[in-house]
Amino acid sequence: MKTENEYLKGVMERVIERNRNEPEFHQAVEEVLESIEPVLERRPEFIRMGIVEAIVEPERIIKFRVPWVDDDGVVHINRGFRVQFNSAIGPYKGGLRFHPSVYEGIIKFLGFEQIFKNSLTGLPIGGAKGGSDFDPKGKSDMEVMRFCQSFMTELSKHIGSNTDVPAGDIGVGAREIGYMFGQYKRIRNGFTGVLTGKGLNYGGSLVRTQATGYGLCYFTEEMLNDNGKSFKGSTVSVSGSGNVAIYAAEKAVQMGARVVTVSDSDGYIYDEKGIDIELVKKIKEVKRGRIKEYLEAHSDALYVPDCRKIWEVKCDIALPCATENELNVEAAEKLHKNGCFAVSEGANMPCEPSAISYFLENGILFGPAKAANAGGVATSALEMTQNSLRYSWDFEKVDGMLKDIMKNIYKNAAGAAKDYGRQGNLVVGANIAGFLKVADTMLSQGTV
Ligand code: NDP
Ligand code: 2IT
Repeated sequence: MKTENEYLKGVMERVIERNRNEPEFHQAVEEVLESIEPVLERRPEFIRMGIVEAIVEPERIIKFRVPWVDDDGVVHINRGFRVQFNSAIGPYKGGLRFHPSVYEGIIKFLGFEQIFKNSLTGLPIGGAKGGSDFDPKGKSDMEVMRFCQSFMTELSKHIGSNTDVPAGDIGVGAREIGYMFGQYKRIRNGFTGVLTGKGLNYGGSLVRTQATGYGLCYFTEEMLNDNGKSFKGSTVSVSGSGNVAIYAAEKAVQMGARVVTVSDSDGYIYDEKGIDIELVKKIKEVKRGRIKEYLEAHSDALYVPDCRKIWEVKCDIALPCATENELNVEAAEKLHKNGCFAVSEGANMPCEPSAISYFLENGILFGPAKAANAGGVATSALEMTQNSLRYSWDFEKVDGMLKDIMKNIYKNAAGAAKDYGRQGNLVVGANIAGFLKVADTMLSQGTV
């Protein structure tokens, strides 16, 4: 741990002790604890009142069995999770991830990050995350529907529009949200905004589909402009080809960049002419296919069957939008060697700590996930607002609000970094700005 502070070292040791074999959670906590060291020097009451120890402990963890029946009549058993991490500033809020790699440690790391991200949005939302080790890949629509109904049958006991409002994440998009919303409504006999990312016909918000990717570009453009650079005329490498990656690529192009890569867990596509984003949407959103199929329409593009090699492609700006720890220090060195001057995280925790240190030490502009990808959850909070009003705003209004939120997040993270003597370090800035609002609120609400 990069601190000599005995108190923080003790907190970290207890987190490791109490949450064994959960390396992703340890990684997320360590970064925040290191960042808040200067805050604790100014605000010793956070130590006295146990705020730091409380913030690393989820308020509640729900873990349940999810039985479902496949198309051949065979029963399968998956695990479901919801980690309700912190409700100081609003109802629990955060996505659901369906992916075979999901276990308690992944959900805890994501829920922990969500506390500070949600705080940074400036909107009244607490932090949570959930999901299952169910793999939607290769399943029929009916299998996914039965799984979602079974998952929601248990989850519905623990959520509500003023309690906890889940949304999508990896493996959970409009289809899954629809099935889960239908089941919640059926069980509770109530039409409420209990999920976000809903279809537009039943309370969804315009821009929510695009929000994480668009927001990532709005944030990144602020960071670039502040340093005399811009997306305009730049070459961008995007990893992933899911919800975040597609709309990050789309907005980067609208802002004047050329996006040359997309990927999935099998491999990446390099298209020197610029990625055909409408084709990627067809392959991934409509057909639920593999990114390799891109070659069927663009035989002059290159497919490399190793997704981790994507960072060897020469680019000015890298936007990792696939998953955690997808970019290590070797990849960071390659990006630097090839002239990359900015990295901004669309995925949650995609860069390993050593890669982040490398970027900061080598003057590469770095937008940390909590700040850079907060546009998705911010727009989810705007969906909640519209649901409370029983009204819906038009695209331009929501997009304008998203843009303002992302600009403010940049300003607040950059401001906090400067205020605590770490100018230009948005990792520290985002952690401090996110932490202060939640910690002050916990203090005012009493900890015992
Ligand atoms: P999707 O399910 O739409 O897409 C995920 C993409 O990442 C796919 O291309 C997938 O490839 C790839 N991927 C997933 N797991 C792995 C893995 N273990 N190794 C390599 N590639 C992988 O998810 P999203 O686009 O919604 O999420 C992407 C990231 O963005 C996640 O980190 C998520 O937490 C984060 N995020 C999402 C938000 C949202 O609003 N959706 C908001 C903020 C952050 P394959 O098909 O091969 O699995
Ligand atoms: O990681 C995230 O911020 C999300 N998956 C979006 C959460 C949400 O509630 O919209």
